[in-house]
Amino acid sequence: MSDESPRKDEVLRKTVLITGASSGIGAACAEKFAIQGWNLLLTARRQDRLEALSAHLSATYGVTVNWQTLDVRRRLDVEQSLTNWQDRQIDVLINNAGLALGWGKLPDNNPDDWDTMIDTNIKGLLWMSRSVVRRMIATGQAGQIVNIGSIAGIQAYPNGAVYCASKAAVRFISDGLRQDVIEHPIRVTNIQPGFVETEFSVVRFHGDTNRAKAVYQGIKPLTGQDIADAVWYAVSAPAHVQVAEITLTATHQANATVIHRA
Ligand code: NDP
Ligand code: 8X3
Repeated sequence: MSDESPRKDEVLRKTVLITGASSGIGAACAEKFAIQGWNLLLTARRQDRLEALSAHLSATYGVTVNWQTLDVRRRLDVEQSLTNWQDRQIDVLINNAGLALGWGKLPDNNPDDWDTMIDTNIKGLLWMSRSVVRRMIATGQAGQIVNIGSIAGIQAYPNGAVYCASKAAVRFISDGLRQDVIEHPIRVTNIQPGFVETEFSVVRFHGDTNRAKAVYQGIKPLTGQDIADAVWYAVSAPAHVQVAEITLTATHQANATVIHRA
């Protein structure tokens, strides 16, 4: 854990807390917000990645970056991490940590993969949201929860039922939370990307990089930066505007199953 207090001239800067900041979309969001002058609270499980990214962003953009290793599946650790940062106002939470594990027909799936996806994508997002939203309500501050859902949460596809279900849950948790905080100045946004070339497919195929590359063959996929731009659009909207949902796909991807490959 790094514990750098914001310098005096920086306390007026806003702060974003990002889960899964060690790679892909989370790391791209960290850089996007650093460019915009925000202070960063970064979490993920891989310490070396967090250390390197934090050093790079604070040196390049002059913002305060704190990080903690955190496995979002561990509820008590989530609560402790927020306690460790209780002196920081969190303006935006980006619930990005997530993964797909395995590819196959549901009866052939490994139930351990189901546990990991459900615990990370649904329960981890819930633990984080609960802690941060309760704090926002207690202080009466304006805030925003940005969930990284997926087009998989709109339409199920073969061989991915449980991942799709986990992202459908993200969609409905977002919709439900938006209603439950209606009287507070708290906005809830669900970002639903299609193919984004990150470590996502390498993780899904348990480290098989050739199989992962094939997912993006013949199509120019989205990048982590494209998603970070969409997140920033939702966060930088005027205070009276709530961007409830953004769905974005590559130009040659219409939905989860209709893809044109050159
Ligand atoms: P990456 O694999 O590149 O990044 C996933 C991030 O999640 C990593 O930083 C990883 O960090 C973190 N993570 C995974 N499990 C945990 C955990 N238990 N606790 C804390 N952090 C965890 O993939 P993406 O950047 O693509 O994925 C980010 C999000 O975007 C996910 O929710 C994914 O479902 C979603 N998404 C991805 C799409 C794509 O095509 N790539 C499309 C639509 C949505 P570490 O391993 O260090 O813990
Ligand atoms: C990731 C996008 O279509 O591979 O959520 O499921 S997809």
